[in-house]
Amino acid sequence: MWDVLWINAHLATMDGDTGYAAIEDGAIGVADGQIAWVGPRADLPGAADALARDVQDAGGRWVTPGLVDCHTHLVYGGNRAREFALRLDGASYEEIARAGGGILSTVTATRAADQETLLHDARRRLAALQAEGVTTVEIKSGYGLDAETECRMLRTAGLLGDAGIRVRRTYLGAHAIPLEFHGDADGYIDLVCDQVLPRVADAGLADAVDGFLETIAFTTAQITRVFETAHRHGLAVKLHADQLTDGDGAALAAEYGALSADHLEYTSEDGVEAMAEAGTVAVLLPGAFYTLRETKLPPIDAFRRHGVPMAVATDSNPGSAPVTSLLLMLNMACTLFRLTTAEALAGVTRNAADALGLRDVCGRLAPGLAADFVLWDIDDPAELCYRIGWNPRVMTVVGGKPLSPGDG
Ligand code: DI6
Ligand code: FE
Repeated sequence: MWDVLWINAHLATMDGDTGYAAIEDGAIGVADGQIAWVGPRADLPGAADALARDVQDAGGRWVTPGLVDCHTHLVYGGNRAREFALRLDGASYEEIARAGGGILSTVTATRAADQETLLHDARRRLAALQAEGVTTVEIKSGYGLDAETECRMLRTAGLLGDAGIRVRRTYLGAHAIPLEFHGDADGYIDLVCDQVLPRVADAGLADAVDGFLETIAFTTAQITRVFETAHRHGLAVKLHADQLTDGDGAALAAEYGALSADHLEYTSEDGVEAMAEAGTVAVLLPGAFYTLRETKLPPIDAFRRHGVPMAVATDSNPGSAPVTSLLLMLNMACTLFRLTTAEALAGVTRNAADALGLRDVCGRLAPGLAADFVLWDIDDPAELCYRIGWNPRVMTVVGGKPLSPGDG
């Protein structure tokens, strides 16, 4: 017998290769925190009250899988509102970074912040994501750069995980060259590979390792060392690739079987082909594209032609994407990148779960997956992408347990 049977719901199951894989007038049976049955109500194998201890009426609402934000930097100290003002005065993101601002100014603020402060600030940002139906979030380190602060960031990210949210953690040591290694990027990569990454792995503080391959960050040779070290420690890899220039990052990520390559505005067709062959997910970050007023679009048509799955995420960070709305990213993915509404929704559900190695855990309404889903007061799933600044969430269910608005 199931614990709960949800009836009278339209389901965007996202359990297919295209479209919403929608079921009108559907039902979801939940047992032990997982989806036990999903299908049209008319196909239920018996009378509702004989199937489950509790029957819940969804009131004809649409239900989607719990949303997955697969690329964030939610834990950090301070903010960069002043840098925003400088950019309005004409300074570019790269100029600010080269002058020691940008990521490095957040490193200074993060090193100075204790765990309680980091936790308090990150919790507020996470609450904003949860209020819009996010039930799984990835959180990167990368604003500490020394062992102690990187570990503090990752422990803080771990403390954010609770019954209402699944957190995956990523060690992003190769994010920027810290001041104490100025002019010695290789020396810093020695520290990452010989000391910090092994410590993070041994303490079980991360599920994956990420890097920033870019002219203002790390080279192919340096990222290669990080990836090889990650693999030796049994950790999956991901890459910030081709965000500002084409550095063949997509191909490098693919060569190492990366779960995802992220940003990708400057990725070439060869890079796309390599990703297709490796099964690497393309994570699109329209909030960073928008904030940096980028004009080069990621190669969306090539991703489609080669069958590369596309995910969409906030990139929530204090510099290039001060974003805490995944629903706004759905809108931007459609309006700026011309994704279809079904592609965008797959980008924050099925494909985002894939980008975290969670294909069999969440991201779809399918038997055997976590009973993580959201009830929305909408007439059509496209409405989630179409509106700007509107939150139609009615309720989130995580592991079969309802969370009301405000709980998250
Ligand atoms: N690319 C990004 O968009 C973020 N990190 C990265 O490698 C930005 C980080 C920041 O500006 O603080
Ligand atoms: Fe990022």
